Amino acid sequence: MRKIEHLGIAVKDLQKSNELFSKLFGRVPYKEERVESEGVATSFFMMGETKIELLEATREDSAIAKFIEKRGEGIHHIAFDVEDIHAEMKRLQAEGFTVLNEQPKEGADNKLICFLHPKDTNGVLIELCQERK
Ligand code: CMX
Repeated sequence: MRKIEHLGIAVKDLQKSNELFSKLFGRVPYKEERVESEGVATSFFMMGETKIELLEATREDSAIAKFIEKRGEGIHHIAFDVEDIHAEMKRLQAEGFTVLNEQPKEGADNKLICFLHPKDTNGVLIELCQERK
């Protein structure tokens, strides 16, 4: 694993949160993107070498809708940049971590992604992400 690629924050209303975080950071999101397969609408703020991703649920069965219902808005996941996601998934599975998808899936911002179950990582949802070439 290399640097923290982004931090994901679950929000109820993406447009309101875009305004709020734009005021906080003094800049606007560089990108907004819906990922239908994940049931999310996202926006990204560049913060030096890393990013903040805001996530709003677009469906009731979205992981973000469930998270907000159970825990309220807040930090949802930490994403780490990896060079070779297949190799990293294999390595982490051999170390006993549970991958939540057997194959990398397409995520926002031109990434291949995979999540690890938070029960194995002290209650923190970890995402691996590799830039799609
Ligand atoms: N961080 C930490 N713990 C989390 C969590 C999160 N983001 N989301 C759920 N949990 C916890 C729950 O609180 C619960 O804990 P307890 O057993 O102590 O109550 C446990 O995980 C299981 O939760 P659950 O409600 O039974 O199961 P869910 O159906 O909510 O599934 C999870 C949880 C992590 C397996 C599921 O959300 C998942 O597969 N996530 C990966 C995909 C994802 O998050 N997509 C959205 C982002 C997409 C993007 O970034 O583009």
